Amino acid sequence: MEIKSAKFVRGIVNMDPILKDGLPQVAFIGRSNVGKSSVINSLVGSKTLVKIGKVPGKTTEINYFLINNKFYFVDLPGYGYAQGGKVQIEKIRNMIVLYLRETGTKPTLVILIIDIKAGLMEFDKNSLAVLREEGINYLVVANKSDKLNQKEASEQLKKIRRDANEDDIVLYSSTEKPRSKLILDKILL
Ligand SMILES: Nc1nc2c(ncn2[C@@H]2O[C@H](COP(=O)(O)OP(=O)(O)O)[C@@H](O)[C@H]2O)c(=O)[nH]1
Ligand SMILES: [Mg+2]
Repeated sequence: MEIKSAKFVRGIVNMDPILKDGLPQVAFIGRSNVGKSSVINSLVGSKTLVKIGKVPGKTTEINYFLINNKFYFVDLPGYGYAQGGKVQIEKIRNMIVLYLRETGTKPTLVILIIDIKAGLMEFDKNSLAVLREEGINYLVVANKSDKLNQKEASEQLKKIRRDANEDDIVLYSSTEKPRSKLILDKILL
């Protein structure tokens, strides 16, 4: 898969026709600050398409980006910062569940991004369970691998494989451009 164009369409907060407009969707989920926005930017070769490092937990919209005029990258709200308190966390959780379970959207692929140092957290385990229950294709991406040396990275990867019960984990760094191929090649559209 090669990305030729990417543009922001809109952010949604509730049911919206774009959820089911017929174009394939590749969705990105993960806790706040794992580098979700950075990963999307690295894939489209832009530093600015998605805003990086905004106050964690502030993005409570599902953001749609049109890629190659053919399919969407869907940036789901990051989960895990208590800044907005319990109510906010609950709201984000509900949006993710709504997107994965109830809209009937059925994304082509969900890319679950985790921080390689932090490993698989509760939210990630829950997300994996939902993805498996719903029979949705997914890919687990361990981001920020540049923060570890090779030995540490392979140890963390082993642990993540075990925790996720999943062999195919992509070792990633949004700062290392050639790696984008590792994700793009899994997007079969
Ligand atoms: N070292 C390193 N930092 C990263 C990487 N990806 C993202 N970051 C940093 O992590 C922070 C959060 O990134 P962001 O993309 O906003 O995370 P999001 O909240 O998941 O969308 C920012 O300071 C990024 O520069 C990576 O691969 N390596
Ligand atoms: Mg973000």
